[in-house]
Amino acid sequence: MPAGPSANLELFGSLDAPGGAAPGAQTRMGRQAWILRGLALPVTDALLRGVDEVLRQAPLRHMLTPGGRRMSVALTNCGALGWTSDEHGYRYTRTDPLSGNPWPAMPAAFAELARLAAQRAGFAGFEPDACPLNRYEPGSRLSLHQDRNERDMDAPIVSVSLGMAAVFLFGGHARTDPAQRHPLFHGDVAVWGGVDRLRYHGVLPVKDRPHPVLGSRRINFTLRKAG
Ligand code: MD3
Ligand code: FE
Repeated sequence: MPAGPSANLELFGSLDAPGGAAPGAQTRMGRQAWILRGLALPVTDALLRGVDEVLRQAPLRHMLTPGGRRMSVALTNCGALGWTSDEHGYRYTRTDPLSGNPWPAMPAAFAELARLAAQRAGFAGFEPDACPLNRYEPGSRLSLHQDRNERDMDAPIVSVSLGMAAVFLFGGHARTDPAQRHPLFHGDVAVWGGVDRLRYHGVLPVKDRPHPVLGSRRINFTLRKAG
């Protein structure tokens, strides 16, 4: 189903639609890339408790890109390996550079949802060991990038969106390839791997449409096998 650039927004309602897309619907972005609509909704309370627990131990921070620019998205991690960026580059570390402590444990609710989502998308036996967590405020964005610092390119990535809606950009294998646009709503879970694992992607600047539970924030965490 190779939908055109704006068709998805119309099909599934605009970002103003308070309820998001129909739970249970599946948006196929690529051969091995899916958005499982509302899959996280039944477990949002457990997920948000997990988020609080992680943030208590490893606060959100604005990392620097290798080019020396401050990311507009604030970031932290849970799981054995954590993604960090600074003027020297991107890498996974076992400890939080802010505290020197190991990254917080991955909440069981995160890993369970990731296994379910991966299995639904055709990736049985997913065992994530890393989970970067992003916090968007109005205006925060993520420019087009590939996720290529993980050692195991056979494992998928699973991402969970909570709070304000955002427009996800899903491009191709070259930065200049045209990008599809897909809304990501509270409770949506995206899974991508295989032939789609290295596609460029990003998030447009988030509009301030406060969410009833999370207010003017969007939380996205991505479960990966990095080691
Ligand atoms: C990539 N996060 O943390 S995840 C990241 O919403 C990241 O915070 C974004 O990119 C965020 O590295 C996007 C959603 C996503 C969904 C499907 C994809 C990323 C994808 C399909 C292919 C490649
Ligand atoms: Fe990414």
